[in-house]
Amino acid sequence: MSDKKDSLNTETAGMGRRRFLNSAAIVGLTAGVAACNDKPAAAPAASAPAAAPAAAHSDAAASIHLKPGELDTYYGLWSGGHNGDMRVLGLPSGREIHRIPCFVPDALVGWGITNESKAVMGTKADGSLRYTVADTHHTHASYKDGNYDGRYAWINDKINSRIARIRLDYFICDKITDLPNVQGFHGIFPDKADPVDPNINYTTRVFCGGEFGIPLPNNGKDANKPEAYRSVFSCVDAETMDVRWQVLIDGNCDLVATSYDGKLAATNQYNTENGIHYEDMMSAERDACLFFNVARIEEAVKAGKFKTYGDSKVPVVDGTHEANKDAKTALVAYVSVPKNPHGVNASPDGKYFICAGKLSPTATTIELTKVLDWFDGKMEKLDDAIVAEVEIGLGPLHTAFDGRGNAYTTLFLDSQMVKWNIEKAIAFHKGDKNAKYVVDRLDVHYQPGHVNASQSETKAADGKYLAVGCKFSKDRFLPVGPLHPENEQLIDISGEKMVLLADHPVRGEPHDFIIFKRDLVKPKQVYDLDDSPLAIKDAKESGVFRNGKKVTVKLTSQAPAFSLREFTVKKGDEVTLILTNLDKIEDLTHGFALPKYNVQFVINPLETKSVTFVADKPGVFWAYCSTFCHALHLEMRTRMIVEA
Ligand code: CUK
Ligand code: CUA
Ligand code: CA
Repeated sequence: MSDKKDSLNTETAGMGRRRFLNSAAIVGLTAGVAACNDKPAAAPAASAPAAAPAAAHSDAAASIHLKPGELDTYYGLWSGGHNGDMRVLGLPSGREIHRIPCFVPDALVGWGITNESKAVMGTKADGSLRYTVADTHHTHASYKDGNYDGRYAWINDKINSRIARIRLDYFICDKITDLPNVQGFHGIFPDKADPVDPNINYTTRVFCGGEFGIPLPNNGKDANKPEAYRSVFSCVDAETMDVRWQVLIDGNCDLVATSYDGKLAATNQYNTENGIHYEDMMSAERDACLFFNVARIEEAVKAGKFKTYGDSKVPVVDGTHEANKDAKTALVAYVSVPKNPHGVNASPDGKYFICAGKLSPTATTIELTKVLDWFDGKMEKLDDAIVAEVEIGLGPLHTAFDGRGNAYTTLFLDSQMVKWNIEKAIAFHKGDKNAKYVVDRLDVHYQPGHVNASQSETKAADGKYLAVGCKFSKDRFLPVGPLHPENEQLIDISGEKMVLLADHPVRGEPHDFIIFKRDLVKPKQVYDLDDSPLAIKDAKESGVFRNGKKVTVKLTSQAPAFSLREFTVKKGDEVTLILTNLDKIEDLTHGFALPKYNVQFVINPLETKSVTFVADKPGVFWAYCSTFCHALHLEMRTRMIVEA
């Protein structure tokens, strides 16, 4: 197989190393894994394609080099990995335009410094942040009519099981919710419609997969009882961000997908075994993709058929095998898929979910109407919902779509993208051994994980660009010491063959992202004074207001001056400083930096922010504008005098 594949490569550089790494990785991964020893030799290869024509390559490449002043045609929302933020890219150029801090402090905007951001992030009793680390993986945006509607995006924090919401009018994080009963919160997916009310054709729920089993409640009592370790699937209200309900399952959750009709949500599961160690987690030949019947779960919650655990008040319904044997009342369906699957992705035609095999060289295609038939008692064997389970290559992880019936799956071990046709795979699975479902293969550099195409997970999938998150960059960039960047590659998928367009280095470790047309969001560029109840609407309201040891300093900014030339407080005062930027011109941002007090934040046009600190150091402190705003920017200062 590998020889056959090599003959398909359009690039040969680095092949020796790739082959070496693959065989080493396969040996590691397949020790005792029968499924992986089955070489995917039966997979029909594409009829030997010639190398991509040089002309096509250069045309496509030209389209990603925007001239100065030209704007991109797509936005990309990218997980910021361990930086705990969301990256905003312009595509196809790949330029990073913005970073939206969520879970981790950010020194530019003062995230984790201002009172407003601390209220979103959550603080301990002493006012310090609860957490300053994060690990974001999955990001998705709200839907209407099967396409993004530009209201919200969400992003997970795997370490501390938090979900953050981003407002796409201001591109800021406005809410963070902790998921109770969960460790290792991984996949996210918003619903796309309500399962019952046909008028609700937009996102009102966000589903969250809990990856690690923990004893429930996790109070230190059952640490050595493997059978007590459980995972739950959570539903978060898209507006209030409250956790609406959870489902207790056998095995674990990993990634999440939702159907276009709102009836089904799914999670792939690699630990059906409920194992504690990795050998246990790969002991079974097959795991599962779980389908949640959203309407039935909500009926069960309404009917009071739930439990709660520990301090959490969130209703938890029973989604275990034992309680869900009867299809007509089942809340959850367990569809069997090969060993330790990874991503689950919904095809843009609304028909299928595709579960990638990871330790199996296959992708499993599950037809949604058949899953619903099983719930309705119209189809007896649930596994008949599997309409294709075809071999595509080694280490399949995530799948994207072009809206023309093709799927693009990352092959981690093969360091390749494989383009395959879903209907042909179904035909092959049915017995048509001449159905050539593999359309193309392209080497990527190296070990790809996530993949997404422009508009991929919407009804408006347009099949133009594909971005691939490669976990290893090795030799693709100038060396910078032992910690390598990752390599995000952009691929043109508008033609039959994939064409590699660009490499982009990225700081670890982004995982997931979405790409959508730029006109789907309409960001505001100036705040409204009424956005903050603290806004100081007139510079004349500025001043120092004392209430015992609590002092409020009200300040406004208008280039090139703050409204107070100086303000005086006493040592030991608890100072709350409120600053409104009264400049209303787009892009006229000021900053407020206060030496020795660990205060720095920016204020955008008509924005208000506040900070609270104890004036514990007497002296003179020059607070200065930290964002270049005016010819007299350096002169834009105020003096804080702290009397001994
Ligand atoms: S997981 Cu990272 S490559 Cu968190 Cu979506 Cu698959
Ligand atoms: Cu205001 Cu610089
Ligand atoms: Ca397993």
